[in-house]
Amino acid sequence: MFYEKEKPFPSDFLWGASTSAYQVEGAWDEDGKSPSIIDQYEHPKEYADFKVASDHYHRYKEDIRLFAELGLKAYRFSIAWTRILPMGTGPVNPAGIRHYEDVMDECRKYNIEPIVTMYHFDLPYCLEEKGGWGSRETIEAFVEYAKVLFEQFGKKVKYWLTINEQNTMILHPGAIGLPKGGKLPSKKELYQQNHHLMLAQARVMKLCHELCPDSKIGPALNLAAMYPETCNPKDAIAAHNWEVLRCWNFADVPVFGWYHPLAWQYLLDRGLAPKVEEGDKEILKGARPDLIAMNYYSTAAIAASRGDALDVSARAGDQQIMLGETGVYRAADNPYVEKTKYGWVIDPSGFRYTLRKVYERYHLPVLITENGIGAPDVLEDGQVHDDYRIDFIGQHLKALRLAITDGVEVIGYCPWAALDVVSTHQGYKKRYGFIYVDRDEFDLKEMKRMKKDSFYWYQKVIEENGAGL
Ligand code: BGP
Repeated sequence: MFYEKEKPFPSDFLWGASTSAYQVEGAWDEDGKSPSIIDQYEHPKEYADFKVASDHYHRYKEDIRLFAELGLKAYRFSIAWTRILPMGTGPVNPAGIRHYEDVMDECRKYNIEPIVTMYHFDLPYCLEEKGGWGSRETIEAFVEYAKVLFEQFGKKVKYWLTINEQNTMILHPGAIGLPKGGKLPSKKELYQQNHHLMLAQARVMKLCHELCPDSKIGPALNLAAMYPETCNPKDAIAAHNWEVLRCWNFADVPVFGWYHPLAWQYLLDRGLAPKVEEGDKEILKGARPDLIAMNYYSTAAIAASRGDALDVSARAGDQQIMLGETGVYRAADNPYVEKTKYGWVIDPSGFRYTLRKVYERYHLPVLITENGIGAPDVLEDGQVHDDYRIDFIGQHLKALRLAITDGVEVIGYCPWAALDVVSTHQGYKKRYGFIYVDRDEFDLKEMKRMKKDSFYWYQKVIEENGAGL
């Protein structure tokens, strides 16, 4: 739809940027922190590990000062459970509390709103050893951890995100790391874990409303619309199948209190449905988020399954992310979009389209918690000319403004990433930040921070509240 006049970004729009603890902090075993699954999992040897990352744990003051110079109104980061409760439950680590209090105070000093993700892939390893998310005890542990967070930081944090990309954890667990021995859980086990994550999330949302009535809380999911490869109705059904299984099934449970009907039928039919205990339904129905946080990177084109070996394929040659399922859908190519150097589809209109779908389905404010382009940035004479990032984010912001004009309530935009971080499964060469961190895959150098061209560009966008886009 074209408009004579587009709506401006709201005056209190949360212009922000994101990171996550294990990808940015480093200090993996300092000040009482215990190992998380990320620290213990196997990751491809050709990439950097997460032990030092961008050393944000030690340099957060310098980094947040740069975020202030960038003009950020919000900083979305995650808290490492392993710093707060090193044993997963039980004794609270005062050094962990102090660290995040300092980070929040430092943000507030510059009027930067801290947006806190409670769980970004990094389960304490000691809980994994006791069964991880496959065990109902982990639900209790998460509630205990959440209670500590709400009690300690409730006055400092207005926006809480429960779990980052639960759908990635369940659908593509290999992208987050391989358990020792390399064996991933079965699909059946994963959907049982999913059920426990849903219960944990519901209990924590309810607790947040009780303990911090002025705060807002919601899930952070990776959401993306799916296109049928052709107007063949069979392709349309397949695209819908995958959109439901990939996206709506994960957002319906927190919002409506039960699984998407099509997804539930799929789970029953394939013997994948989780064991639901007495009282579970009440727990799921008893909580509701205040917002939907959305990570958006790219869309996909989908065709009907043909029932042959080619139904399943690796996304952009990345063996950790397999797409397609016989009898459900098959990944296809979209000739109308460009791709990043890592083969990810670039689709700003798909951003608008996805936002429309999210809002018409849930009628909840949307906070963009990730969006960005991973690229092998080049440092030349202390400068990084990342015009592709300026172009990518600029196009997505224009699409976002159109979505706002369409009537979608969007309260903020926190692209990935505030500064360079270690990619989840593709190391340090693949960079996302506005601030360059001078280290290589294995040579840590001095980790000097340098402003990329996109830094100055985003600074201006924020200054003008997006008016010049
Ligand atoms: C999301 C994760 C982030 C981040 C991002 C980029 O799925 O929430 O933690 O890593 O993707 O992905 P990658 O690092 O694999 O390029």
